[in-house]
Amino acid sequence: MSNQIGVLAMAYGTPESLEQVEAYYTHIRRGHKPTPELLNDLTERYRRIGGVSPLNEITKKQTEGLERLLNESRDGVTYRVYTGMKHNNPFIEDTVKQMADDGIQKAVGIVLAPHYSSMSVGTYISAAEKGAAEHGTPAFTFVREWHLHPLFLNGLEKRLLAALKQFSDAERENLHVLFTAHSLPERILQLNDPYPNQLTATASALAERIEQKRWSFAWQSAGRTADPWLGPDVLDVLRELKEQGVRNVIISAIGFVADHLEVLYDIDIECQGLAKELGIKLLRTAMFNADADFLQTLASVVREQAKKEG
Ligand code: FEC
Repeated sequence: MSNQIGVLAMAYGTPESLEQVEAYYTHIRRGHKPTPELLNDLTERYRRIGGVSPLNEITKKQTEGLERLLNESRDGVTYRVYTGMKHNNPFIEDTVKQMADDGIQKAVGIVLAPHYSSMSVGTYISAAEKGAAEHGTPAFTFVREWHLHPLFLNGLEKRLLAALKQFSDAERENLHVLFTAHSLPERILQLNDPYPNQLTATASALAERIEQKRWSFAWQSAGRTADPWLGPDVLDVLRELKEQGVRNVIISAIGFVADHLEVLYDIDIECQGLAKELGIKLLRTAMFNADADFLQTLASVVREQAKKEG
């Protein structure tokens, strides 16, 4: 079927239960089991957000919604959307095999993370390419980044404005917007990786759109490894803001598209806990999850990529 296009939507994946945390963590650590201390620490974080992360459920809704929207346009193309996970079932390589078995010849690959890094989006793409090379099909074209797509920016802007409305005029006089994303090991700087610049580009485009003068960017969720990670860390930045007399903060986690551990624990529990101690009023912008505007964003990005390839 020449007018059928496969779409491989790739996401991080999360354990389905506390019992699966060790296997998941071992996969993240490329086959090295975590120490009991690290495992307890991670298990405790999942426990604190209710035992499981909603990420898999949200990814499922995002991919189902994407397929529905793509097929609504009746442009003569039928899209079939598949999900592949980086660290859990169904793994990217297995999904690519399924696509090949289903006879998918042409496919668009998209990672549900807007900013390109060789250590994040690059690794998802390599996994898909490896699978496709092994099975001979599908022929992939990949979306490498969509951090400045106008619909993505519209969605972030809308959520920022909604958060701003929850502050009084007086509070807004003393309000700082903190854009955040997942940190990476500092060694990416030697690789000339575009990740930090793309994040700054998203953040400054948004600050300009909402005419916010007081804003900055901070890293969050640095891994528990021996390597130095990119900073400044969001917790240190909150402490510095306090010292500068800031009393109101909005966090917009621009590197993520769903509620998951790094949002529900790292921001909602860790950052909120610190903000309370510091006497800062902290709000976080709503994540996209499977909201209709976000599904439209994904559908546009996928269609544009499919068109590029004719
Ligand atoms: O809700 C959930 O259960 C999953 C949440 C989750 C998301 C996520 C996204 C990103 N990560 C990125 C980079 C790294 C690097 C390492 C690393 C480690 C972890 C660990 C957990 C974890 N990450 Fe993650 N990440 C999520 C969860 N991440 C749990 C292990 C424990 C810990 O260190 O806290 C270090 C290991 C390595 O070298 O691979 C690096 C990046 C993203 C955002 C882009 C994306 O979504 O892929 C970058 C969601």
